Amino acid sequence: MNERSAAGKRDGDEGNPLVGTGVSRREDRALLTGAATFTDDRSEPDLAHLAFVRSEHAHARLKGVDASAALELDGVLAVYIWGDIADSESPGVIPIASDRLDAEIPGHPVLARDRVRYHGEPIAAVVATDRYAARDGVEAVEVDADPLDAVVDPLEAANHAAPTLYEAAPENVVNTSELGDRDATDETFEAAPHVVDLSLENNRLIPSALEPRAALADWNAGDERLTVEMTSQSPHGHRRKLAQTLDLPERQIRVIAPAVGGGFGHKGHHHPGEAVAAWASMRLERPVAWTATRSENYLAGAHGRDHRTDASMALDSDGRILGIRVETVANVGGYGLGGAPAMPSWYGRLLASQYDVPAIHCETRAVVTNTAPIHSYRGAGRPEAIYVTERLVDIAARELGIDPVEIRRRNLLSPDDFPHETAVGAEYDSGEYEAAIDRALELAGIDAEGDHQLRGGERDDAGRLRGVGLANYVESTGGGYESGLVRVHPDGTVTVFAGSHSHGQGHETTYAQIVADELEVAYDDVDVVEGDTDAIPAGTGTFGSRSTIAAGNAVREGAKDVLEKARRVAAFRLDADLADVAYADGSFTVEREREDERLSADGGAESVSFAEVASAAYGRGLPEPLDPGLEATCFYEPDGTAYTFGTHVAFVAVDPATGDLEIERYVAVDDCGPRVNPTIVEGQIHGGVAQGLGQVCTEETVYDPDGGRLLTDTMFEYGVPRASQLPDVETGATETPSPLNPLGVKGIGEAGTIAAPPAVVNAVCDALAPYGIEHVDMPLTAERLWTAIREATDE
Ligand code: MCN
Repeated sequence: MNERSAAGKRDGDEGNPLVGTGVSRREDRALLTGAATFTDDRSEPDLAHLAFVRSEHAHARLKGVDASAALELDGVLAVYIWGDIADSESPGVIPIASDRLDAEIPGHPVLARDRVRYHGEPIAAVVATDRYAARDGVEAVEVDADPLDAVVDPLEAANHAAPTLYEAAPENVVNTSELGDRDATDETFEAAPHVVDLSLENNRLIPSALEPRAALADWNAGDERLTVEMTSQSPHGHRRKLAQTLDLPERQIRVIAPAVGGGFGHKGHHHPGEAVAAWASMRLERPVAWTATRSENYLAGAHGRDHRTDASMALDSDGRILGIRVETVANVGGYGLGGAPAMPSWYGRLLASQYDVPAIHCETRAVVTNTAPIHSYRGAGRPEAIYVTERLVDIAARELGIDPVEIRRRNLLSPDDFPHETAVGAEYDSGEYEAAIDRALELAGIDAEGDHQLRGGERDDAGRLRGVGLANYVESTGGGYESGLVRVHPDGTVTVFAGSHSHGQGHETTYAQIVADELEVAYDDVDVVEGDTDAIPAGTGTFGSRSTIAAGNAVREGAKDVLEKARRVAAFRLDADLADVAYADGSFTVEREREDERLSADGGAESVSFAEVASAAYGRGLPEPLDPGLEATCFYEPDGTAYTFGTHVAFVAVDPATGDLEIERYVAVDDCGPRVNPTIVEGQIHGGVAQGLGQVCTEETVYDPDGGRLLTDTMFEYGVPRASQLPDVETGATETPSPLNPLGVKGIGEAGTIAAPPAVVNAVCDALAPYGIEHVDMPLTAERLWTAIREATDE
């Protein structure tokens, strides 16, 4: 890999592209030295602090709130309940995409109305002169509530006898959707010589970004503008949602996302915290800050996954997949946030994984329960789908006695099959799946031609059972438009503005690489700005591994437009025809014959630098049709979804005496098309795999099945993986361009979370094969594995 320092192009580097090299991340200096400013670091004169009174019950009828004692406390400025919001001009309800649901359920009220539907739901907001007084105020508020029966399990919630959360959804089902052809799939299954079945749970996860959610809202009554600094992945999206929640025009709201300590999806959606901070600031006409504690983030931030699935795969006798049939019940939580309750309706679009599957049918029911709302969490639907298919393929391999690699090879789509539309309507753009498998096997040291009936429970010297598992995946990436504004200043330096938001992905480095290459200027002369709705034209935000595709191409197109204009200005400066002006390494030149009469007329200037052209662009006297200035805004939307893919391999050892699981090695080969910055890509894979391993090994969200209280509400109880539990991730790459965007790129930000769970569960089931154990649900804690082994040996 061609490593370069942040200085970017060096002498002698001219002409060598930055795109494709592992330029060190320029954002890390501030992040690693503590110089970066996070929302909670911000302050304002007269700043008030907000804290929430939260429900102790998972389900209860609210009878009253007594704030009198709290209001007596020093420093407490106000205590607000739903009635205060209802009396104001603000709707106070986080909108829900109800048009995509079968049941007319309301959105999330920012403070509970007459009923609470999950443990930790905000009931009252205390605003005080400092954060300690606000907490004291919370302690002093008395809530009178009648507990109701709670239901936390989505399968139980969908049962007739379960407590009902909303009258509009008597059986708690808010959306039922189907993908694929039910009849054709049923016929396929009836005729198929082999069918394998599997019931599984995709465990509920709680995002554990380093920085909890936070907001500092400042209503300026003078100019009637609201500024909200907040932990946002999507500043423009949040501006829109704040506008809807507060009933303010978007033009009166400015959202700033300063440094953000990780998002993983849960800072992409709107939340009562920032909405109430904004409302309170308008009410009190002073700045109001809110920062969630870790436990609040766990209790009432959005969670991820939580699917229960019955799945079957039909195969012929050679192991060719004929069909996949899936029924999933997906937990929505107590309220729908935005489009989240509709998310399960499209998760099945990736069920084909990398295979040519003629018939697929997926039916999904989205169910409300007395748990925290579910929203997108790194992967958002793709890990759930790929997990189903890659587990089924492995089980089929074992039942048919076919090697797990071989069965996959027999079903792969080949490079000639693209573009390919799957039986559930996903349109794959490009793929060379077998090359990635080969590379992964090579890195893993598994003989590509050999027998991969893997290790099948061979024992090591300590008596541990060893196993190897692999998983293929595809990941849909990109989607929607993004903005890129490239502004060249009169001195020739450049500021790039993008509507995406980096909270760990290294966009500043990445976009600077792209723009410096396009403009052929020094990398250090290019700054990148994200996260300010006043500075950036409009934007979509960062989620769905979309930024490199959407914003990367937007800033590239913006740079191209700028260069085109610069060339026209250069032609004017050089008094040359546009067609004769060449550009290379920061200089516009025109080749002239010695006898060219203009040489003698204008003193013979033959080249002009990019900086001189920039200066001229802001000077006087540009001829028609050239306008002054040198900047361009591009709104770019890719021509379709780009499908990233890859193969991950896990080597594990399980101690049958204790159930203890060790991941001995982990190999990841991913293909996100051309890599703008291979080092960042590698980092994204490391982080994604770590989160995937968290899901598969330790992370377990536990609600008390009776009362519905969240029991894993601290990092101590919720098993975030420790560095010491994680293996080195050995990475490799193939690069298959997407034909759907000019850079040819595909996203990579979520790949690791998709591939790691099936790779490890497949490996563990390989290790436990001697016991006839076909499947164990995640997380594969020592207790679960020990119990599975005990149950298998007792039978
Ligand atoms: N990249 C590249 N070449 C490509 C694709 C990507 O060089 N062909 C590099 C770029 O440097 C880019 C980075 O990978 O900046 C991520 O690009 P991309 O895959 O486009 O993903 P996004 O920037 O849109 O990031 C979103 C994605 C998601 S959806 C989650 S969730 C997630 C993730 O990124 N959350 C993260 N990675 C995270 N990383 C950190 N540290 N923190 C989070 O919260």
